[in-house]
Amino acid sequence: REFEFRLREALPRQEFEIHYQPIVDLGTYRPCTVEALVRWRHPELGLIPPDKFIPVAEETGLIIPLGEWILDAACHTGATWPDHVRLAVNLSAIQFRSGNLVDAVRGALARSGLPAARLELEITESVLLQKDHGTLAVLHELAGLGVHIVLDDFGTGYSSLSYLQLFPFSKIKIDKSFVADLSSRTDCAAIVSTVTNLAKALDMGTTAEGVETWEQVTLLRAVGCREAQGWLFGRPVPAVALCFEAAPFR
Ligand code: G
Ligand code: G
Ligand code: MN
Ligand code: NA
Repeated sequence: REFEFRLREALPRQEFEIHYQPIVDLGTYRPCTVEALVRWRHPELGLIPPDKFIPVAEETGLIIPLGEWILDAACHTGATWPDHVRLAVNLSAIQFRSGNLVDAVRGALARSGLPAARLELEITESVLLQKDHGTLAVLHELAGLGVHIVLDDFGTGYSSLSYLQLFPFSKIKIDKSFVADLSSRTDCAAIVSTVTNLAKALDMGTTAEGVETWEQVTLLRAVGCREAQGWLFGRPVPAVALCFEAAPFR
């Protein structure tokens, strides 16, 4: 396919770019982490979002070199941020099967100088679908480097509470579908509250995704959720547009 061919060419043509979205500490209203989100600057079609090309990159194996480029580029940028700001990078299940994910992460940290403790690796439940020893061994090796492992999009897809027992995640990201109707639906509030309490009992933190209103922030703080990400605080933007200094007055 034409699309697939162009996608293969995109890496050598330097058409990928990374945008960054802040994750805000709900105690201080300052960014504690910034998530790297890849985009493809297509010469004719413009900026293409990841859900349009990551699945194709996964099918074709391009996700391996692309994933390594993302780790390198994001770590170099993250290394320039203030010490208290962490970088979050998304990993694909395919990268776990490549055999060199641990080396790629170790290499990106070494080349960029980003301390391991300032890197969060976000994985979805699809990584844990293969409950084999290989995947878990890689997760433990990554954690052994000193990076944080975060469970993304929790509550969607094949999610199961048993995944929380498989690995000691640093944080759980509560999917934006539960946050969207937080102020209008008591069932969503119950789910967010319960997941936050469960996470706390397991010594994990929670991040609420897709936060768009202050009403949601008030409810999240009330149930003890400490971190929020969403358009209320900032859309994904190029690295140069990030601002770490100006905390909103509330
Ligand atoms: O940014 P939105 O920005 O449209 O991102 C949509 C989804 O695309 C994210 O939830 C994430 O699962 C995936 N994604 C974004 N950036 C990356 C990346 O660098 N690597 C992988 N594997 N997935 C990504
Ligand atoms: O990794 P992942 O699935 O979590 O990436 C987050 C996705 O959610 C990205 O596509 C991002 O652009 C999107 N997103 C981030 N903040 C908001 C928000 O406040 N509202 C909505 N609807 N989407 C958001
Ligand atoms: Mn994510
Ligand atoms: Na998500």
